[in-house]
Amino acid sequence: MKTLLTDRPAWKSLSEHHKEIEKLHLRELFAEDGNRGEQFTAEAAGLFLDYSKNRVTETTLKLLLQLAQECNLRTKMDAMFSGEKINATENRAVLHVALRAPRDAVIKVDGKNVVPEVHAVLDRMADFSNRVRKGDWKGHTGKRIRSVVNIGIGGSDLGPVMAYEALKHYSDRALTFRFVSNVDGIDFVEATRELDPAETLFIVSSKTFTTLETMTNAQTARDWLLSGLGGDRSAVAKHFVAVSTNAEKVSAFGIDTANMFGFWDWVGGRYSMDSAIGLSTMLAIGPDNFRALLKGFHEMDEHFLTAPFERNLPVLLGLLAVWYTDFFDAQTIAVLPYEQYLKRFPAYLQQLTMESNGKHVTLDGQQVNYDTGPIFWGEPGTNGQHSFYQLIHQGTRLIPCDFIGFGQAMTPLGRHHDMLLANVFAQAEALAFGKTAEQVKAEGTADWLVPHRVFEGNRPSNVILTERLTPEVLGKLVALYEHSVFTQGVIWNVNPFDQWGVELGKALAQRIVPELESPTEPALNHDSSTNNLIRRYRAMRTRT
Ligand code: G6Q
Repeated sequence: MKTLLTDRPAWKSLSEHHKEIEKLHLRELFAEDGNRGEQFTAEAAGLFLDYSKNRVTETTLKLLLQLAQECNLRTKMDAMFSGEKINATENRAVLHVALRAPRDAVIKVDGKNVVPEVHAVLDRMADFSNRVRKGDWKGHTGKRIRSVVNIGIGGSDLGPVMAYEALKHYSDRALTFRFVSNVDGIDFVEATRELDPAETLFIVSSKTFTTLETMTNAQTARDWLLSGLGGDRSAVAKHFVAVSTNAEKVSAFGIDTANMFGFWDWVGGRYSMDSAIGLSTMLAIGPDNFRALLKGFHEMDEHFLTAPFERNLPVLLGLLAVWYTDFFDAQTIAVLPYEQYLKRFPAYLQQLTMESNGKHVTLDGQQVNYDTGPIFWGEPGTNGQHSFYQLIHQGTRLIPCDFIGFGQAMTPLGRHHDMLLANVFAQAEALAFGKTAEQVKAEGTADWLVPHRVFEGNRPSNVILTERLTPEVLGKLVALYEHSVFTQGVIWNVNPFDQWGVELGKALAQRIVPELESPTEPALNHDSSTNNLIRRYRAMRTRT
């Protein structure tokens, strides 16, 4: 008989403990312990985590760490890093950590060391990227490539877009990068509007090479290219490369498998930005910077694997997420990077976190009796402060926040960076400590206005501070959240590595497409709402 999470001793103790400290205010916690701001911190791989403004005491942390032990986090980490097939529902190993392992590492899947293959693909990617970047790789008409369009969706898009935006400072500005993901034709039209087919390279990124959106966009891209270059089919070889695990489908599409960069079924889509799916990233920032990105990932992997849990950044972040989700009933977590280059980081994290832990059954197929994956969301600072922060400060919900700040601006500009960072510190401070009625009154506020201007405070946040947004640091940040998600998944005993909900969407749309396109009225066997919507759409469609 498996022990249910809610029956574990640490869980029960946490429930009791929560009742005791629920009302405790961060003001009191800080007043009691003048050293809290130094003590409740951890630092690793150049990332500094201040978690002092969380509603936790030493006892809370002790119990959360005990919970991690009781849930066998250490054994589960070892199982992942050693290539065990921990993605049980798909019978796959989960080895994104092998993608950034050094050349001499040995990580085996089914008895075979996968690291040499990983490096062989990286070397081919580097060779290809250098040729494109130097202008040695020529298009069909002999012109060099000046525009790169990545076609992919979900895990084959969000990582590449996020990394491109995050590392734009390091990118070759002579090359234009575009990302097409949506099956809405506008995405393709706008991305290619002013591009010259003779100078454009398409990267079709799809693990399966069957995804409706990507295949539709890839076909459209091929038509666009061929019509722009006079219809000679041999042009495809110079303007299309593929990133996939499915050589057969790549070749059926018409892309020479010599121009295919592979990866493996043990790389989940949302964990693939550091595989060949990162080809657009490497083209943008160059192979050396890409390797620095991988080095950063690896450094965080090592930290996660070896650091004691009480100083382990991903473990701490993961346990805090569990604490708020399950004991404070927090529904969401906001990720707020104070770095414009990280503007797509929250969107990237949404997939990483919500696709991974948005599960309602345990690994053994039992319905859970506790909440799992919180909703992640966010925007770069300071913009959010002028919109949704109001609700975080004075609304009725508890929204734990992760603030991410950098010591140095990528391009220093007058006083901008000091002002930016002042906002990080001020927001975290205001959320934690608020403003009492006495303080508001002392400012001369009229009595009737006082309640409106009171800030309860006691709203938790983490501050992650690091020096500068380098490729290495980006790798560390992504790995930090990857392993935090893993930690949460272990506590909740769910499988963070399947995505049956996404697979469902893929299958359902495929069924409806022919019903929309049928020249004759199709027999519809959906529910009455879906049938009706399909009929209405068909009527609208034929009128235009
Ligand atoms: C990621 C998901 C999903 C996937 C896309 C694209 O973990 O499985 O977002 O990445 O559906 O799939 P393909 O790469 O196979 O086109």
